[in-house]
Amino acid sequence: MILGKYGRVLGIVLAGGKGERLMPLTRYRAKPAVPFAAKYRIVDFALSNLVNSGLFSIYCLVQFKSQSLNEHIERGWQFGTALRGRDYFITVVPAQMWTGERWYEGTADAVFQNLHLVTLYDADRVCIFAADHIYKMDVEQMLQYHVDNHADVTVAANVVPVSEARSFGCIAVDETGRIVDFVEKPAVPPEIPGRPGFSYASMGNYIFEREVLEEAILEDNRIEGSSHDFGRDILPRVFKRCRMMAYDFPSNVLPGDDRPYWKDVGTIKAYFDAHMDLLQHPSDLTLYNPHWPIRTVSFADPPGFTYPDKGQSCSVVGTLRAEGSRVLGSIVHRSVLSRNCIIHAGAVLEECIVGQGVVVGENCKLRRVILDAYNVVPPNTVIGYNRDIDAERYHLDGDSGIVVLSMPKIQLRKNLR
Ligand code: ADQ
Ligand code: ADP
Repeated sequence: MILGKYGRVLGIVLAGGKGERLMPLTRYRAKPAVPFAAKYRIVDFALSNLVNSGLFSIYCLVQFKSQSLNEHIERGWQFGTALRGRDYFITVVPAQMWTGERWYEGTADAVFQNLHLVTLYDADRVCIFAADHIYKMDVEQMLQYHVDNHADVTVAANVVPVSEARSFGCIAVDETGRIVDFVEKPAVPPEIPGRPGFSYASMGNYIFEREVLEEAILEDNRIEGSSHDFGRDILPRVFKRCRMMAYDFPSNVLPGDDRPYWKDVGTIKAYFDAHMDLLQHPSDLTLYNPHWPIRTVSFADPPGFTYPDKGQSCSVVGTLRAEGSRVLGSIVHRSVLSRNCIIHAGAVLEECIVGQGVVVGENCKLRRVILDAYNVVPPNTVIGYNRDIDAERYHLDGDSGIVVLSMPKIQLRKNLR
């Protein structure tokens, strides 16, 4: 990898989570493969951050429903032959039963089962990053902090309101930033000294010195009853005997960005809200900073097209659009149009996230709806104007009132049993 001044740094991206709270978007794909912002997948953010920071040696550990994720990484995340080699790779790593006939049992077990890859790479340090957040981060700044502070482990920490901190690993620090307590999802999160009402939440991104990682993972494997999870098992033990530092994410400033952005999009509401954040102008999560491109697959899609079809005029406002999206005589406000979707005449969409290849029929009225890929919405469908929806076909997110249409079920060619 290119960051020679930090030694040999290996990236391990944890991309095996089930993403149950994002159902039904995770019915047919792993959470990191869930589409985001018209043309990306969630994993593109973690991978772009690593690659933009100069880290090009990455193993991506996958598990549940990984087909879509594997295909995405294969299509979009390969180095050309001029670079490909020992230090330039992004490789998907499924559970291969190296250490017994079982799947990854937790994030630490996923690393345990692949510890030989750390040895083969001859890593000095390992960046273990989650794959399920929407954020932009210069990992080199975190590495520099790790080295400057002679840390054994560094945990990226964001400042969040105490009320939200309960769903994260919570960190207590001393005045130097050294971690003095780490509790996974506590009922009463510790506050940051001098900042009442706020806590440090772990972002699930860690830098380990190689030997510290190996020792912690091997020790954890021997502990009866461990859930083999970084947040629950490894970090709460390691800070007691090692120098574990919190890296203050709000201080991670990218050239061209006003302020850092990070969001865990683990629930339908958070996923929807992150999209709405993108539709602000200016947005805290800008995709238009050329210094920090979010990378993804590119396809031979045709250009987007807007046309006043069937005598109906068009209005597309505050909307993010991917290639191939067609708005034909319809109104689309504060929405996201993914690749190759079509919105037919007379339709009105407000705050909708429209997936790839979706067809919205004539005169549909949709508000606050997430249409997953390949749905065909019949003409005159009305969703989002009251809570009375067809529960067989639509998923209503109780917290937010957002309606989600799952990807249509694949049909066998013949109706066999
Ligand atoms: P959670 O998000 O609850 O908390 P988890 O579901 O384990 O943790 O997901 C972390 C990452 O690991 C995700 O990217 C997920 O896809 C992946 N993953 C999960 N199980 C895996 C497995 N068996 N194999 C490979 N990858 C797997 C974690 C930390 C908290 C922290 C939050 C931040 O435990 O301390 O605050 O992330 O969101
Ligand atoms: P893609 O764009 O590669 O089709 P998606 O994330 O949209 O990716 O789809 C996720 C994966 O689920 C794909 O591999 C697709 O082939 C598969 N898939 C889609 N619909 C179904 C279904 N109803 N049952 C099982 N797999 C499905």
